[in-house]
Amino acid sequence: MTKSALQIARAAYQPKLPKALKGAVVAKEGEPTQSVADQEEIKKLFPNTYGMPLIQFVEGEAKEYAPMNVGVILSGGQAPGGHNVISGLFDGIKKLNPANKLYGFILGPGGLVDHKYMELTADIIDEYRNTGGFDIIGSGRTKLEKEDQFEKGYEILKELGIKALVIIGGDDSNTNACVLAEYYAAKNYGIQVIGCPKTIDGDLKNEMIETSFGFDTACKTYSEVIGNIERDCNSARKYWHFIKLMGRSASHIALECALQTQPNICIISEEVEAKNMSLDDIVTYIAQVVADRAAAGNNFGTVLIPEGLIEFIPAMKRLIAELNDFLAANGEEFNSIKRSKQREYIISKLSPENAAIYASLPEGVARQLSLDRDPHGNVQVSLIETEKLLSEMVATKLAAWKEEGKFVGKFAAQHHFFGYEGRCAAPSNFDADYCYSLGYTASMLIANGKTGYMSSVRNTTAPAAEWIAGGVPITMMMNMERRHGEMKPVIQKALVKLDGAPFKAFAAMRDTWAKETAYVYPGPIQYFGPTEVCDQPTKTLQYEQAK
Ligand code: FBP
Repeated sequence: MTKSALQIARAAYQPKLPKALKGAVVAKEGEPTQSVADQEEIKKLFPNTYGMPLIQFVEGEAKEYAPMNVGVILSGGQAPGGHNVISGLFDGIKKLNPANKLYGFILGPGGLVDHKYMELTADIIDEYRNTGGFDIIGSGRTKLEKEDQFEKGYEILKELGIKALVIIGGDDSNTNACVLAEYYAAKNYGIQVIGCPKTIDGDLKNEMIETSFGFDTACKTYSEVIGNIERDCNSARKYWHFIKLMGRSASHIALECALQTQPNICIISEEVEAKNMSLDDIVTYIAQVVADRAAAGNNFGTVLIPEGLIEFIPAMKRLIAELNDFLAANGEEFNSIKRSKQREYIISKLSPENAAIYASLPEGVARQLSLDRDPHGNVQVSLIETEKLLSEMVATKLAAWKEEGKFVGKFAAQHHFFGYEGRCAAPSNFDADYCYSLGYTASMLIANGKTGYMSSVRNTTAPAAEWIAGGVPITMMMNMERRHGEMKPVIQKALVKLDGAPFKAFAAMRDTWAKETAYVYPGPIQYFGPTEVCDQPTKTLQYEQAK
């Protein structure tokens, strides 16, 4: 395989570890924990893995460990740094005992159920250190939730002599990791399950998990390109760029990119919901900024739009909730209906308020809302072209305002969607170090006999040597939510907090950014050079962790 010069140079990079993990460690246990909400229900559902203490690793005496085999799964969307989690895990278990073996299950949780796996040897691991992507073993979105899947998994784990399974995934995959941990514990199968917090979306975080891996690199990659677009836009001065950013529900990516690049407009879905804004309110807000800039002679600008926006417009949210429940119960009937009749069919089945909204949507958006959910029951928001929907509606409003003399400029739009471009970027120094530490920490949780824990690395705005490594019981992050029409225990998704420091910093500046052209051009991720260029964590983390 031909390698780029950067790949070759990066292969030699040794990720930094927290000081406590550099030698032998001991697990320090904290107080018993509670789930974030619905304690009684969660406790009943997880009798073996509920209430466990927080773990912190501190320097300790060297010990001997009997040989063991470990399995690893990459689950869900790609996020930069996955290969470093695996290399940290590999190095960790080899340090415990060089006879230990690591097996990777192929193409996500499906590989466990279908018994597709490979041994990850030192040669293979070395090819993938500090690289982006999940291609070392591939990823998939099979949901591990049924007993027969757990049993099929157990068969192969037993056959390979695997003592512990590490599931690298987002909130849904870690929820499943916890269900699996509970199941194996209840059956006394002697198999531990450990989770690792992955997702570019940044929505798997809480007091103990400061950030999910991949968020740093993905946001820096998008911010580089947004900065380039801003500069192009400020050079030609003739386009409004509507840029949709991945992130599923939460607007963390859009907010972080806004903090890095200072665009003229950034919509935050969580604010739209809190202010009960309609689609028309959003369109009016954008059109007003366009009109004001035009009045000052600036017929150009940039707008950032989070991909989950549609689901946060309260009227749309009610519609989607009814659609989710309806399709969960009547999916088969719906799919048997001719495509050209499906829209009519849905309109005839919805409540009058939702039917009216559904009927008013452009064909493409309506269709997308009724298409297959992902295996976790989510609308596939990345397929909805919100950037085009908004710019078309803004154009229509501006045309009406022109007639009334309220808009005097020109409006020409360009559209972009940044998502897949950032998910497999080579991990930034932050993600390279963070992921390696998460994987290494997972090996220590395994060595200490833990199950149902998520690997946790905190104090991440300090230099890596001062990071705090440990484990958080997954049940601690859970609450009950409605999924596929039923109440289920799930890890609580972290949305943008409107009273949080990152949003407040943005809100204090956005009117200035709307009027003035205050763009910032972050440029590409740097791996070698001054630390303030190469090792900065995200603005989100810096604001959140500022003491
Ligand atoms: P995860 O939550 O699995 O990490 O996925 C992240 C994500 O990139 C979302 O931002 C996006 O909505 C979705 O995956 C796209 O899914 P797919 O890769 O299946 O097209």
